[in-house]
Amino acid sequence: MSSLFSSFNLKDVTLRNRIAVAPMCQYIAHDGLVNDWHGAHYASLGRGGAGLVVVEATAVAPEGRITPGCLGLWNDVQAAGLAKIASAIKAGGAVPGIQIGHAGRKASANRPWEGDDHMAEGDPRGWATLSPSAVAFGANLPKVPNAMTLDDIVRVRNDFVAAARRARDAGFEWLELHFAHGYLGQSFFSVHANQRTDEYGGDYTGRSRFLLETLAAVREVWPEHLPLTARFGVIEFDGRDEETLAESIQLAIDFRKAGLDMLSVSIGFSTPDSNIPWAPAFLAPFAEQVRNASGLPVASAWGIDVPETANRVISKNQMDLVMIGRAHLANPHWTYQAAKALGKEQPSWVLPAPYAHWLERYTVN
Ligand code: FNR
Ligand code: 531
Repeated sequence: MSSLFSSFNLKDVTLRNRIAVAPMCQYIAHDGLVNDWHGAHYASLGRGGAGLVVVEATAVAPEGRITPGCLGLWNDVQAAGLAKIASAIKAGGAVPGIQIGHAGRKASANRPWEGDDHMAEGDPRGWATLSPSAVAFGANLPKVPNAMTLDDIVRVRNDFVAAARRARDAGFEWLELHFAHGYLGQSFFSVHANQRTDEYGGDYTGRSRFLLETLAAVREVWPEHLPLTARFGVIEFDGRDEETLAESIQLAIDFRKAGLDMLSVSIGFSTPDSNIPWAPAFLAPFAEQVRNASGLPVASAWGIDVPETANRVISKNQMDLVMIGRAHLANPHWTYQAAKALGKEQPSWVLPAPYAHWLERYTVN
């Protein structure tokens, strides 16, 4: 039986435990570049004890940023900055991962603490957005996107490939494609966003085409020996859940056949008209269902923020990794304290020697 503190192997990568820091946008970049905040933030998470740290959603193209403060990986200067982040994470003993994505119709937004809504029409900081169809998300994100042409589709797929290549060369050892949360990948899959009548819309085959083609193209440049993963919303909580889950399971199977190594099971966030049943680890049964039906290893998040819950979902085999987000903002050393709480008093295998030597003799209260 696996436990939270058993190691995890995927391809040639070994994580020291089953805990991953979930990708979390910091929204304080300029021109997509990392700065000293990112350096401090990711270095502390790397040494905090988690097995994997996934760097926040990083845009493959300028128009794919959620906000003007999002990171990018569409040029070599951005890649050089991110190489330092990968190195800092690795120095702390965690495996450095990065999530690359395109925000689609949710792009051109204000930062969460500045409104979390679309920038007003005419705001010089805003930009035109892209989506499968010219249909707005609605609610706080009313901007109508431009429907992508076939040339746009090829260009964005190539942008994913170029970003993956840069991530590889920057020293990241784990790549996650952001196909979740109502951004571009999820929008191609979602009937809420995709009303195309060509080969990229319509039935399951059409709506999954962009995701599967992008995955296959990235797999060609991302090293075979390193994990290639995707985050995808398998459920929307919009009243159509049986159908969405069935299609999502088919997609997970097709992802596996196309070379995906793990799926991070999340929520679609494709419509403001959803009714999400927030509760501790409420996605765990869906993660388990996808894992069992597809044969893909899975990670999942949402409300897994106390050690007992994290240990339970791993021990029950509901998921292979726990993704822990906000609790890591509160405490970058969440893993170390979880080890203490669960009676795993062996800090030397969750912390590097300069901390472990002292903490073996000291009790954190
Ligand atoms: C997020 N989340 C998120 N998800 C993602 O796939 N890419 C990202 O860049 C971000 N950014 C982000 C920023 C902030 C500030 C928050 C709070 C969340 C979602 C995140 O990865 C995670 O799924 C959720 O936070 C739920 O997990 P917790 O926080 O309940 O452990
Ligand atoms: C989704 C979220 C919803 C509700 C609470 C916390 C998080 N995230 C998705 C993120 C951006 C911030 C909001 C990404 O996937 C980039």
